[in-house]
Order: sequence, then structure tokens, then C-alpha cells
Amino acid sequence: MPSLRPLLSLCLLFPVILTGCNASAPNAAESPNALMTLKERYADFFLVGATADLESYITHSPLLKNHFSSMTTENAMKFEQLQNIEGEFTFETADNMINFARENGLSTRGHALVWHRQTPDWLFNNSDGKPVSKDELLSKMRAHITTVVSHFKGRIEAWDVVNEAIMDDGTMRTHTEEADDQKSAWYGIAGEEYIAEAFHTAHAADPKAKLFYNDYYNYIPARQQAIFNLLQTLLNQDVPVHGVGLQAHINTIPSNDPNHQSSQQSVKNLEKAIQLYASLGLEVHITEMDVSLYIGGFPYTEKDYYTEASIPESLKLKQAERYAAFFEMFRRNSDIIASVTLWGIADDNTWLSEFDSGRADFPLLFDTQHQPKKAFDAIMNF
Ligand code: 9MR
Repeated sequence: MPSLRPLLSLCLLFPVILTGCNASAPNAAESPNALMTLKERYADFFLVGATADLESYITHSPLLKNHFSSMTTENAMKFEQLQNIEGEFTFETADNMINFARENGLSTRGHALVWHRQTPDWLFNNSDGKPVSKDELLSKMRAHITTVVSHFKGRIEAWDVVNEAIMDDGTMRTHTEEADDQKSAWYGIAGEEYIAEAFHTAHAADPKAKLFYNDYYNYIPARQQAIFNLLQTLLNQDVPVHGVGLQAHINTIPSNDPNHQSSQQSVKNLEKAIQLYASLGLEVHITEMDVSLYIGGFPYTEKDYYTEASIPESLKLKQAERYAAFFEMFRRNSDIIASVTLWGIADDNTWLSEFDSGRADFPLLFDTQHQPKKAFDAIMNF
């Protein structure tokens, strides 16, 4: 066994660059991959991305620069961020982020042009509170997409053009969904037409950008069939869709409640979706992966919430195994998967800890101190 001493002194000097520096990394000095970065390890398979937020691209820049080959903007390119007031575009933050990515050789994913959430009121309602007409909405949508995609022309490799248009049972997301944050005013006002129109408009503004349809829970059979049908219909109508994004927000353990969506969360079901979509000739990106420590549908109370210090070793291992199993499948399908993105960079900045309950989650590959976790080791050692 080579001496640990040179590695340890290097670790003191460059703790973030050298990935095998955390005390918990097993056999760091012995593993041939201990000093490799994530993007180096996956260079022969696909891009490995992370989503960065308004500040995390600065606070987490060493990790982003060293380990990732792609960057998605988590919130900075959503409708309300770019055009909160009609006609007034605010590009500064998104520009800074994209410039950072490009200066550091990261591929760029723009997220998301048309979504039912994070939209300003003026988009769907007139000043008297009445809904705008279909023509007005489509014209506002075209104006937004044209301005945004033209602004970033040549600087964004892939756009999530339409996000989450389908429901778990395979029906279109409409304005009549039960929960307010699930309702789609796009559909309510414009009908399904807005989807094709969004892609045509984005393509006209930047013909070289790859245009994606992005959605979640692709492991649910009814959902994956509906997404396939939608994509097939769009392609048959010559709509310029080039790829499909599978979000992959998953859990360490699938739910054992058969009525909970995550009970269907298996490697096999997700692989089926990937291969089904790819059969249409589309490029596949895994766009928003994270692995929550919590089991879907389980009635947790505050006393059950994990802190970083209280996560049992067995659960850390389970999370690592889950990452390993999905990444093994991604590698096996690397002829059709071009990019795998984590929804966050490190556990100190994850949407899963944003809920009102105050429940913290630790779903990523790096811990709150930006050190690699068991999950990181698990996808590096194959
Ligand atoms: O991570 C995003 C979080 O910071 C926002 O508060 C949230 C608002 O809805 O959106 C999160 O990102 C979502 C993404 O845009 C689309 N897929 C689901 C993501 C997680 O909710």
C-alpha cells in the first residue's frame, strides 16, 4: 500500500480539489479513482451537471469548476426572474451565471421557458383581474421566448422549453388540478397548442440550441406512456423537439405504500422510460437528480427529521447504493444519455430543505462542508 503521507499533505493544501480528502472516504489512497474528479470519471459516458442558484454558483464555485461539466440555472431563468414586469427583462444574474459556466468550460442548460409555476400575475391576468385571451397569452409567450432565447443565443446548449405539462395519471396538466400550485393556466387559457408553439418560437430564436421537454416521475408507467405520446405527436407534426429531460427526484428507499408515486420508483421503470423516449430518436438528459433520505408517504414528525450529524451510517450507505444503482443504469445507456445533472451542488443548498416544515434533507453527492459523501464514492468506484 502506498504511503498516505503525501496525499494527506496535499489534502491540507487543496482540500476541495482532491476528492479523496474526507476522512470517511474508504481506502481513499488505495482507490485508483480517489484523485479523479466526477467529470473526469464520466468523461467517456456523459456530461455530469449540477444546478446552480442565484448565489451558489459563487459560494460553491470550486465544486462546480472541478467536478462538473455542465450547469443548469435552478431559478435564474424562470419566467418571473427574467420578466417580472411586462416588457422589463432582467438578465444580470442569469448572464453572470452563464458567463461563469462558459468561462469555466461547463456546458449550459437553460431552465425553464414555459412552466406553470414561478410566473408573474400579469402573464395570465389583465389588470382588472380577468384572464387574458388565448391570443394574448400566446403572443406574450412568444415575446418572452424570443427575447430570452435570442439574448442567450449561442451561449445555451440546451433549453428546457416546456416543463411538467403532464400529470401522474397521464392526463394533460390543466387549470382544474386540485392544488393551486398544480394548476396550469397555460393549458387553461391556450389549450395544448402552447406546447408546440413554444418549441417553434424557441427554435426560430436560436436554431442551434437543443430544445427539451422536461418532466418528472418518469418511472410511473401511465406518465411515461403519456410523455412518449406527447413527444411522438409533436415530432409527427414536425415540432422542433430535440430531447427529453427526466428529472429523477428520487428517494433512498421506494415507498411501500402502493398508492404513493415513489412505490414505482425503480431502476427498471426509469430505464424503460429512457429507452422508450430514445426510440423516438430524441436525446435523453437526466436533468434534476437527487436522492432524498426520506421515504415517500411516510408520516414523519419533527422528531424524526435528520440533521447531518444524526443520519445513520446505514442510511448513508443506502443512499450511496441507490445512487450507484441508478448511475450503473445510466452508464449502461450512455449511448442514448448525453447528460446527467444533479439538482444542486452540495447538501447545504437543496430545494428539499426549503419546505415550511423546516425538515432538512441531504440528497446530494457532497455534504454541507462540500466534502464528498459515500454517495460520491459509490458512483466513482465502478
Ligand atoms: O429548486 C427550485 C426551488 O428553489 C424553487 O423554490 C422551486 C419553485 O417551484 O423550484 C425548484 O425547482 C424545480 C424545477 O424548476 C422543476 N422541477 C422540480 C424542481 C424542484 O421543485
